[in-house]
Amino acid sequence: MPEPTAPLTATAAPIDLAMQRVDAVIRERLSSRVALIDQISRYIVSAGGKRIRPRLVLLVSEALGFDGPERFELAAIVEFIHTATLLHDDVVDESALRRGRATANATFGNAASVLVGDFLYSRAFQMMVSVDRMRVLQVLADATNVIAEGEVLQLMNMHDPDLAVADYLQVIRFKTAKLFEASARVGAVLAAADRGLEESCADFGRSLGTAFQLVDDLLDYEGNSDELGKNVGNDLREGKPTLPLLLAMERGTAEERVLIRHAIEHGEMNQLPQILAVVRRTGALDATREAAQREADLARSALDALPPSSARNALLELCVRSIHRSS
Ligand code: GRG
Repeated sequence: MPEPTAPLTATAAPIDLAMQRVDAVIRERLSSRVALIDQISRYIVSAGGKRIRPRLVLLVSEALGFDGPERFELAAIVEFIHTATLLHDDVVDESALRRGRATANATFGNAASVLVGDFLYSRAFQMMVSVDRMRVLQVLADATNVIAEGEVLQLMNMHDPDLAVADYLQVIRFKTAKLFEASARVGAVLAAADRGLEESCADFGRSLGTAFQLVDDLLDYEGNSDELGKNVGNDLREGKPTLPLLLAMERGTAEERVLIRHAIEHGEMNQLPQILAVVRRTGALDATREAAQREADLARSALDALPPSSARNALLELCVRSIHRSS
C-alpha cells in the first residue's frame, strides 16, 4: 500500500509529527455508518497524495506562532475539500488513473464518486462548524464557491483554441490556486494575524497554487504517467486549451497552428506525438515552466512578511518543490 503521507521535502521532518496528527483526524472523521462511503473515501484517502494544502495550514499557523489543536482539524478540512474536488473532477474529466491507482469513478462508478465527494465536502463543513470560527467558515465557504466557478469556466473554455492566456490564468487561479490561498489564509486567521499579514499569506498561497497548476499543465505533456500517478495527455484528450498549447500556437508555423487547433477542437489524441514535438520545438514547455517560476518567485517574496523560522523555511522549500516535481 502507498505511503499515507510521503514526505514532501527533505526538511519536512519537524512537520511530519504534526502531519501524523492530521492523518489521525482524517481517519477518524472519514467514518460513516454507510459502508460504501467508508469504502470509497478510504480508497482515495489511503492512496496518499502529497498533502500540500494541510501542510500550508500547519506551516503558516506555526510560522505565525499558533500551536492550538484547531490547526489539525483545519488541515484535515482542507484535505477533505481537496479530495471532494478530485472525486468530482475525475468524473467530469472521465479520468481513469489518480494517485497511482484506478480512479474511484473507474472502480465504483460515477454516481458513487460524485456522492462520496458530496459526503466529504459536507463533512468538511460539519468540521468547520465544530471549530466555531466564523471567519474561517467565511474563507472556506468563499473558496469552495470560487473553485466551483473555476470548473464551470473551464468547461465553457473546452475546445476553444482562441482562449486568451488571461482567461486560462483566471481558471487556474479559481480552480486550483484558490484552495492554496484559502489554506494559507486560514493558517493566518488561526494565528489572529493582522489583516496585512493575512493578505501576505493569502498572496503566498495564491502564487504558489498558480505555479503548482502551471507545472501540472506542463507535466500533462512532458511528464511520466508512472511517476505522476495519472495519465499524461489527458488535457489534449479533453480538448483543454492549457498554456503549453496556447503558447505553441502563438509561436508555431501556420501549419503547426492548424494541427493544434484541430486537436483542441476535436479532443484528438492521435496527433499527440506531433503536437508534443511542436510544443517542445517552439519552447512552449520552457516558457510554461518560466511562468511557473515567476509565480513561485512571487510566492517566495510574499513570505518576506513572515518572521524567520523553520516553518517559514519549509514554506520556502515548498515553492522550490512545487516547480521541480514529477508528481
Ligand atoms: C466539491 C467544492 C467542490 C467543487 C467541485 C470538480 C471541481 C468542482 C473542482 C476541481 C478542482 C480541481 C481538481 C483542480 C485541480 C487541482 C489539482 C492540481 C489537483 C491535484 O492536486 P495534487 O497534485 O493532488 O496536490 P494529490 O493527489 O497530491 O493530493
